[in-house]
Amino acid sequence: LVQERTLAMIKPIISELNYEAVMGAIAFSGFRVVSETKMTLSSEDVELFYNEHKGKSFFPSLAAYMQSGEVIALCLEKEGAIKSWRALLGPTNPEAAKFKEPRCLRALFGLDGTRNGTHGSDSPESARNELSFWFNTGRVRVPRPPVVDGATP
Ligand code: YYY
Ligand code: MG
Repeated sequence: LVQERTLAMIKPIISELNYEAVMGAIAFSGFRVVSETKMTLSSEDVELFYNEHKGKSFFPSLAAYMQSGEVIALCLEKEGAIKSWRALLGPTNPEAAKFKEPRCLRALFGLDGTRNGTHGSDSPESARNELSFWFNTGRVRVPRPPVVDGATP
């Protein structure tokens, strides 16, 4: 496997309470932290970052959560980083995670299906886009078309 980079985020609430624990898990799991930044998201930021979910029923509560405090964005590097970080996160919904993978970060630190505490890019393409979004000067913003609940693409 080659060295790969992924975009990780510590979402609000746990970014203050569990920052050290998540950073410990990152180090323990062999990721190198290439860059780290902290910021407060505007509603425009959330709409661009989560463009694929705009228009879905959960989007307003997701947006409110993402703007409820400071967010940490990390560029993580490791062999197979994208899949490895997603595995450490566990399932999207922490309730499911608690049964399936009780030690995953979302089971440990997530509050519910929306306030799940941590983010990870889900593919090489999204890793590229999301790393650019956070870490390139001037932010590269390439919104994908919004998808409505139940609609076929
Ligand atoms: O990639 P991942 O974060 O695991 O899930 P996505 O399906 O991309 O959804 C992004 C984000 O939206 C998820 O982390 C929580 C929130 N969300 C939600 O509040 N309710 C859903 N039914 C699905 C996702
Ligand atoms: Mg996703």
